[in-house]
Amino acid sequence: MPTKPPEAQSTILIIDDSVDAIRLLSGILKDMGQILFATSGAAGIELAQQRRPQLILLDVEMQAMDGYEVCRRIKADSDMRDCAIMFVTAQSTMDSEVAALEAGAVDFLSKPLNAPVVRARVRTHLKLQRATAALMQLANKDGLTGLFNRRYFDEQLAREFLRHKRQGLPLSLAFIDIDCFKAYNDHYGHQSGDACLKRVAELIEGATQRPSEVVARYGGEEFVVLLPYTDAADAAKYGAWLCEQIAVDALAHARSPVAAHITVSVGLTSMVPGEANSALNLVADADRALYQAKSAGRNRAVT
Ligand code: GH3
Ligand code: MG
Ligand code: MG
Ligand code: MG
Ligand code: MG
Repeated sequence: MPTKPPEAQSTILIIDDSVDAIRLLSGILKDMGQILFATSGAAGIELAQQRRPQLILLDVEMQAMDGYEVCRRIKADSDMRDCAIMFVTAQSTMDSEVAALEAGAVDFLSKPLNAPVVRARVRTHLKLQRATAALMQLANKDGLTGLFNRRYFDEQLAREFLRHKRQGLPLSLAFIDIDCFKAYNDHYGHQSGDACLKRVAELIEGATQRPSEVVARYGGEEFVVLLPYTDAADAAKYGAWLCEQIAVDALAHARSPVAAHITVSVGLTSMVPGEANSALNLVADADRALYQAKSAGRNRAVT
């Protein structure tokens, strides 16, 4: 069976108020990815939000909201701004080209469309998008566990913190630390220690269900979970459940004074809407709660 070219995994959104134009463009691009379309700027923005296409082909002249405005709104949204936008228009003047690039587009196609040119330029932008995504993956992930790394977590924390403050919604944070891990390394060796870290990372990820939750390796044998839309009561339940999930996995730890298997301690903190707070305080609070969980005997969650 022939393998699909890599661009077939891309998603391309066409936003145009002319159905004929959409039909023409989808015909040109049909084997280059999954093609989505919208016939108005508002519908296009909504679809971009839901489906996060790698590339948007955007008509300039549309009723209600023109392409420049659509482009500006997408580029102003941190969830969507990574997507590449190419304008497609009949007004091929220098001014309109400058306006498109200033609105945040990466390229500009003039009508009448020349199919091989459209395909070549789309291919180039999809390739760039893939290369960028691969680099972002390297920059954001922890090499050992595959979880997000501290750098990415800090970024997400700052972002969620502002969002939740703005929306007046709860936000919780869980700090997770493997109990007596130094003794584990000493007894089983560093390689087994690494395997244990991977397993615990898997269990934490498995215990975390919402797509909005961010699980990261904070450093060493410490993990952190950002829990948007979660208040203190739910965070406490999550923490207790997490401890249980790791305990029932029963990964042997012969030298642990806590149990004969791997356990974790969890420190939790929740941001109450309206309360004066900062993202840094949130981390410090969770760390304090973690310290209390350790002092109280480990293998437990403390809020
Ligand atoms: P506590 O219950 O108080 O958390 O005790 P602990 O032994 O887990 O804590 P401590 O901070 O004394 O030791 C953490 C250990 O984690 C020491 C370090 O060698 C180990 N560690 C950190 N990163 C890695 C890693 O990437 N791989 C392995 N195998 N071990 C690691
Ligand atoms: Mg139009
Ligand atoms: Mg530690
Ligand atoms: Mg320590
Ligand atoms: Mg530890």
